[in-house]
Amino acid sequence: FPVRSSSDGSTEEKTLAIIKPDGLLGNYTERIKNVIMDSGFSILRETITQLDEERASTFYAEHSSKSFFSSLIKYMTSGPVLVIVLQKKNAVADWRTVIGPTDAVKAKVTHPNSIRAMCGLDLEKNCVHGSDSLQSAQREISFFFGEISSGELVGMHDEL
Ligand code: IDP
Repeated sequence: FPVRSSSDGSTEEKTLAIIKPDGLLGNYTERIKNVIMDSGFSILRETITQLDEERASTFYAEHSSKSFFSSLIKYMTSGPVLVIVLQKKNAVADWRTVIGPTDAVKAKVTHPNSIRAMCGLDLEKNCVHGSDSLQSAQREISFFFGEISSGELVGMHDEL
C-alpha cells in the first residue's frame, strides 16, 4: 500500500470516513465537510453508495459475533452512505478525535464539539465512521476504492 506512515504522525496518512445513513438523511454533509476542512484534512476521493447486506457484513466482519451486528447491518443498509478518503498528517488518529467517542449520547457530554455529538443519536446511530488503525484504513479504503496511488493529486475527486 503506497501510503508512507510513521508512528509520530509526521508523514501523510489516509483514513476512511463514512457519513452513515442518518448523517446523509439529516443533511449533515455540509457541516461535516466544514469540520473536515477546518481540521486540515484533504478530501482525496468520495462516493455515494448504497450498501447491501453482504457488503455491509463484509465491511464490519470483525463485529460479526457481536449482539448488535444484525442491527448494525440493518442501520448501515437503511439508506445511502457517503464514503470519503481523507488525507493529512496523522489522519487516522486525528479523524477519530474529530468524530468523538462511539456513543453519541456520551459524546454530547464528554466531547460536545465532536461530530458524533453534533449529529449522532445514540451508541449505534452515531452518524460517522472513522478507521481505527492505519491497517484498518488501508483495508477499508481498498474495500471501496481499490488501490489509490500515493502520487494522486489531492482534490481530484468527483464533485457531487
Ligand atoms: P467505532 O465506529 O467508534 O470504531 P466500533 O466498536 O468499531 O465503534 O463499532 C462499529 C459501529 O457499530 C459503531 O460505530 C456503531 O455504529 C455500532 N456499535 C458499536 N457498539 C455498539 C453497541 O454496543 N450497540 C449498538 N451498536 C454498536
